[in-house]
Amino acid sequence: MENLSWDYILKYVLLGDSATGKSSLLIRLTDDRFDLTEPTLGVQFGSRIISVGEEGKRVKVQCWDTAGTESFRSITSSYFRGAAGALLVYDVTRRESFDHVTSWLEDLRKYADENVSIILVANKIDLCSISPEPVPSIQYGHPFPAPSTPLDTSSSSRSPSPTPPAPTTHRPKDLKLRQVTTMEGALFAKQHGLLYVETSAKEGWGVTDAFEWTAREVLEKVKKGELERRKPGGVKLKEGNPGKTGKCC
Ligand SMILES: Nc1nc2c(ncn2[C@@H]2O[C@H](COP(=O)(O)OP(=O)(O)OP(=O)(O)O)[C@@H](O)[C@H]2O)c(=O)[nH]1
Ligand SMILES: [Mg+2]
Repeated sequence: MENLSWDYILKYVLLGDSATGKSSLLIRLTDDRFDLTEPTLGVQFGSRIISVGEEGKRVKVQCWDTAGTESFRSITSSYFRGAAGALLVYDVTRRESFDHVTSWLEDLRKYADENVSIILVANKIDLCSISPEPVPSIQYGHPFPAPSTPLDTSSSSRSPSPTPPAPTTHRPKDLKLRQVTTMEGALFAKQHGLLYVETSAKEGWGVTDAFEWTAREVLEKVKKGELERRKPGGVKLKEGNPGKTGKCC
C-alpha cells in the first residue's frame, strides 16, 4: 500500500503564459502521464508526496495550477498568497512566453510572500531536442556561472548556449526551432535569484526535479528560520514528537 505519511506540506503555485504546459507538468507529477489538456479555467489543484534531499524528507506538495489566460489574471494572482514554492513556466519554442516571464514575476513578487522559492521552468524541450541535454552547473546548490563575455541579447547573436544546436542534417523532421536558449533562461534565473530547470512534460524529463529542487530550497529556509511554520509561506510541518509523521488523506 502507498505510504501516505509526510514530514512537510508545502503550497505551490504554477504560473506563466497560457499553453506553456503548466497543467501538463502537474499531471505528469501527480499521475505520471501526458494527456490532451484543455486550457485551465481559473485554477486546478493537484498534490503528490515527493522525497526531498539526502535525508529523504517526505514532502506533500499541494499545487494550485493557474490559468495563463489574461482574463483570469486577477483571480489567479489571489492564489499566489501563501505559496512556499512557485513554478514559473515558459515554452522554449515560443519566445513571447519567455518575454512575459518578467511580468509574471512582478505579479508573484507583488502578491506572494517575499520568501517564496521560485523556479523558472523551461518547458517543451522535447520539441527541439531528442534527449534532455545536461545543463552544466545549475543544479540545486550550484550557482550558474556568469558568462565571461556580456550576454548579447540581440536576435542575430542570441545563441551563446553551452550546448550547440544539433546539426540540421541530422535533425528529425518534426523538431522545432528553439527560440530561447539555455543560457538566456539560466542567466535570467540567476539575475533574479530563481532556480532554473529544463523540462518536458511530454517525456517526463526534469519534472520531478522542478518540484523537488524548489522544495529543497524551501526546507533550507525553514532550517535557517527564514520561514515560520504555519505562517505565510505555505509551510506546514508535522507536529509533536520527532517520530510521529503526519498522515494525509
Ligand atoms: N511537446 C510538448 N507539448 C507539451 C508539453 N507540455 C504541454 N504540451 C502541450 O501544450 C499544450 C498546452 O498545455 P497545457 O498544459 O494545457 O498548458 P497550460 O500552461 O496549462 O495552459 P493554460 O491552462 O491555458 O494556462 C497542450 O497541447 C499540451 O499537450 C511538453 O512538454 N511537450
Ligand atoms: Mg492549464
